[in-house]
Amino acid sequence: MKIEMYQAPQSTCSQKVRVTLAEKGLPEMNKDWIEHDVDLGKFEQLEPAYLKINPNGVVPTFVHDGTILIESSAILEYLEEIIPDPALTPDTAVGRAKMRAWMRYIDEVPTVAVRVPTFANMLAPMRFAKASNDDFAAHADRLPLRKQFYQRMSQNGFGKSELEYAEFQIRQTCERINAAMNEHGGPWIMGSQYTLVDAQVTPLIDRMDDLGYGFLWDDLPEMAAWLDRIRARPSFAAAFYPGARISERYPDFYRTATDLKAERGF
Ligand SMILES: N[C@@H](CCC(=O)N[C@@H](CS)C(=O)NCC(=O)O)C(=O)O
Repeated sequence: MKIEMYQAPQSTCSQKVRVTLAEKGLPEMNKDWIEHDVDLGKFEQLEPAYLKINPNGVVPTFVHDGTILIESSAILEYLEEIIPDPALTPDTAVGRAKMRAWMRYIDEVPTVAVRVPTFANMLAPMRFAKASNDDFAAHADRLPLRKQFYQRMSQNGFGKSELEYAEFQIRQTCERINAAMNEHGGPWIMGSQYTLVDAQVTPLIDRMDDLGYGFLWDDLPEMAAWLDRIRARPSFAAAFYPGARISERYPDFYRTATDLKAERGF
């Protein structure tokens, strides 16, 4: 089996595939799969050669024995099918339906929300602070998927209301994880079994923490304990290797929790 992944160390969508590969026993350090880094800062994801394998102009792109697959959540489910052991899905139809409901929620709510502070606090000022309005608009035009996303922000990122809404969505996700733990006793989101949904949401929470937003779950002890357990798994160390955090790549743009709270009047 030959697995290759076009990815970026600090991309949350790549991280969730790396977590799942490691959970499936394919740590990259053993070279059971090959990682091709795509430099998002240099916009390599928009090069014609890359667009041929991923017309959406995003990472990750997964290549299994020559077959190209895109969309990170679909890739997680694919990995579950081709490497069924250890199982990362419940063994009942009801359990699987409930896990998929979680997965749709994670894709629809926190995945979208995390992009807002990521761009507002790091990527927009880093990539575009010196860009003219015309250059910024021209870049948005190049994006197969995210033109409107760029049009909602300026070269300096998003406004206060977009950030507040994103924080609300992340907070809701954390509250739901906390409530799930209280309901069934954990230790994982679906109960006793670690599933794809744990792998899927891990990079989003880790990103928020990395951006300084850990205060969003300060008063949610079960959620915080889940995160500690997640970070103790070998798959976490395999996926979040040195250099995988956005704060490591762009340390000059790091804001502390105190800065973030002060900026938006918490
Ligand atoms: N729905 C896609 C989204 C992929 C995506 O948005 N990837 C981000 C990194 S996490 C990306 O490539 N962004 C390009 C950029 O930063 O401009 C998936 O889950 O695979």
